[in-house]
Amino acid sequence: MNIQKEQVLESNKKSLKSHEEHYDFLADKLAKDGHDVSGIVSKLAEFQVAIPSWALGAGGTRFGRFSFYGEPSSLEQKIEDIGVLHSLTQTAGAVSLHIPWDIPSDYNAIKEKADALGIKFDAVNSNTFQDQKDASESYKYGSLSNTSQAVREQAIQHNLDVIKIGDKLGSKALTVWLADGSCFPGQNNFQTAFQNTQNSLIDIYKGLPEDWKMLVEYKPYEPNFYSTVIQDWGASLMLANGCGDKAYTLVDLGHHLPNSNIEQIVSILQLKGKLGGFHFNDSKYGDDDLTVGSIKPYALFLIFNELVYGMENNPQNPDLAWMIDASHNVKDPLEDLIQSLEAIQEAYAKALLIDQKALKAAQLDNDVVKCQEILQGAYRTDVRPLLEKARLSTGGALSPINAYRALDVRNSLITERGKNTVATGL
Ligand code: RM4
Ligand code: MN
Ligand code: MN
Repeated sequence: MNIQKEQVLESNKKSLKSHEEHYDFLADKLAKDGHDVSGIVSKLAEFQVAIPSWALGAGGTRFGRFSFYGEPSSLEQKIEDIGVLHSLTQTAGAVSLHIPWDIPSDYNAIKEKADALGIKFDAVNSNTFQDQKDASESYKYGSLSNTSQAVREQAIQHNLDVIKIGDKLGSKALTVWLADGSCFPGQNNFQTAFQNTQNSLIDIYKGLPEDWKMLVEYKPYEPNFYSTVIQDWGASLMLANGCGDKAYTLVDLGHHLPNSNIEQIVSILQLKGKLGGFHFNDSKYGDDDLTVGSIKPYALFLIFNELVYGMENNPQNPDLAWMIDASHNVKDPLEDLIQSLEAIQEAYAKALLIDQKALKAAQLDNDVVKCQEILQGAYRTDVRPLLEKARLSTGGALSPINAYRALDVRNSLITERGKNTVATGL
């Protein structure tokens, strides 16, 4: 299903006037406070987040999976779904492929389709956390860290294959997330597992094209419940440094123990020029993969404050690969992604409203109250008219969710694809 520009424009008509009133009121206030409003709106319009190819079906848990019907059953259809998201939000201009779930059968056709919809190929993700059909070796006891050289070699080769696939599509980064670890004390030798992982990553790194990055993701637990080989940013950074300049740490919001200070982690990684990628989601307990901003929006804002600071002050850190890494059972996946995109833009807009100069001055004065007032003043601003303006300026919908529902997208997809399709992914 393709959404036409005219359909989006039509859906905007009803609320255009009220948008203009809200926008004018807010823009006027912000301008009086010294903000460059049109600069903020352009930054919002430029910000693009990759959609992972696995998030377009109904996510499952290990207890079950409930379809939302009309799921995409091929990569072409997944790209079409991202096209729907992008035409409504104008912020989903990229896809992050998971291999082998989404190996293109016809590279040119996929590239053309993505191109026509304004979608780029962002980081490609390898998968050595599941056994593949016909594979000779099993990842049951780990992949890049495995004690068996044959298993490690198979996992290394898979990553090299993923790079080749991504290269044909124009991707510039490989994301490595490992499930490797142990479930019981004594099961693994920590040092051997770490060293094997380092050596395997170095072998993959050697196969990286000159203009590529390798992004090393960490996670404290799950699916292993006693130890994970790359359990935190420190382990990831050590491994990245052990590979070379093109290897970076990737932060996934859901991959921390409760109450970790994630904003401090991203801040220091940027200072060191080593933050390469970022996965958005939200969580109450663990890697819950809930809709971005649905549980801890203030934490997201504080993280964005550091990301914005880094983008403005740390030229030593490269542009980040942004990806939504969320999916679950109870929402229409496209509606869920629309909500996530909106939450990301909202946190970004609020962070852009922080008066960095005033904050620095208050910090120098040790005026703790003022520091908090500055942060919370930005956080409490209703920035939604800015988001609307950014979308309007790029041909998106004033309210992507309302437009999605008014256009009855899910029912059209069900009519087109039927009720029994199942998307590849978790
Ligand atoms: C992992 C991790 C990876 C994601 C997989 C599906 O927990 O977040 O980034 O690709 O899940
Ligand atoms: Mn992730
Ligand atoms: Mn995860």
